[in-house]
Amino acid sequence: MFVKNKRHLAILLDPDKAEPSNFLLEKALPDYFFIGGSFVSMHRQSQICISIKKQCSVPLVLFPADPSHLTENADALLFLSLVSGRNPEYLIGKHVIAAPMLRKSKLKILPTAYMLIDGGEATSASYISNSNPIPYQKSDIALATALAAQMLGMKYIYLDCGSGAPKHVNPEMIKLLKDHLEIPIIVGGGIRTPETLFNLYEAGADVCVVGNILEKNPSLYMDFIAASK
Ligand code: 1GP
Repeated sequence: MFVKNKRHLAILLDPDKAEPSNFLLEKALPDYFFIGGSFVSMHRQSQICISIKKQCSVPLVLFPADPSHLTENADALLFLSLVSGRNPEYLIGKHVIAAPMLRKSKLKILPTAYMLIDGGEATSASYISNSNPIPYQKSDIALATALAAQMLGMKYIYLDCGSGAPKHVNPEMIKLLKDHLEIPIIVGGGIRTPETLFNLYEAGADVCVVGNILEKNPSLYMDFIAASK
């Protein structure tokens, strides 16, 4: 789905907060919408997918915090294993619960190594998953983790400082992973300006995820689209 060395922009919509019509009326659309949030109901998750599908053909990728967030009304699912943590529930436990249901669904499954990176303050993702993020400067730990995930057969790496994090992922960390991995790298958390977005692509991000700043300031939308081209 995500291709290495092609710059993809994914806009993260939290169904409880986002207003997709802010973007759908614009001339240009992102490559993907990621749909997810910490406390979303399945009903709200489904509703937002149905509503967007009626208005555009941008692929909808579920970014779930829990199996209860799954809906058939999207196109694909980030099947995230939290490989930066050591909580078995988020490494494999929740996946076992979801697998029988997913087997019957039409969602495209995207096996993804999810790595929380310390972005300067505790995030909902770290707190809820009861796991420590990888320290901001410890690119060697991030590389070893990502290599292990790739050897285990995972298809994508997602480096995430968490929504609204003060700091985005260290570009040096992205560069190092890019030099040693064959699989695409998704980067998100704390991206607040189009310049940052551009710099993270330059460092080697294949997909950048932007959420929080566009909830607060939707007028930046077209600048982010331009920076992703
Ligand atoms: C968080 O990567 C996403 O999981 C997006 O982060 O909301 O900070 O853009 P922001």
